Amino acid sequence: SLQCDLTGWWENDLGSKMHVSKVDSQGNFSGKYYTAVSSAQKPIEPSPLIGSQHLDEDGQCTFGFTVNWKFSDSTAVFTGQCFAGEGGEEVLQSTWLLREKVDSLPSDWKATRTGHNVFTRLG
Ligand code: B9F
Repeated sequence: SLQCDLTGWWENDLGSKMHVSKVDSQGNFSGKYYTAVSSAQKPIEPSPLIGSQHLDEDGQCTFGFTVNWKFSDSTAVFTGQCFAGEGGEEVLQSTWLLREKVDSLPSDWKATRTGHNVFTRLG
């Protein structure tokens, strides 16, 4: 049976990397996210991620994780699904929401960005 274990190193279309530590028997995992891009004033720092994945045996598991950016007051969540690419390589299709801290309720409307990232396995 095919697998979908997110454990290991991944890189996305922006050049960001993430390392997922061992996925436990319930599908829970933690890791670190190394974003290649930022528009914060402060330098980028590796940031912790925590998430969970389904453990289906068809290689097409869905997953989600949260990144708590250590160099800004913002938070990102990613959700996605694993697929096999043309050459059988693992491809993670994901959609993210990035919440920026705003200083007041009237600014809430502009606090969330969204986008899409594709991850492939490194190494
Ligand atoms: O640059 C972001 C940030 C948040 C508040 C000030 C700076 C933090 C890094 C986010 C990285 C995103 C991308 N990297 C990646 O791999 S997460 C989704 C993308 N995928 C200025 C205000 C709000 C955003 C920028 Fe900021």
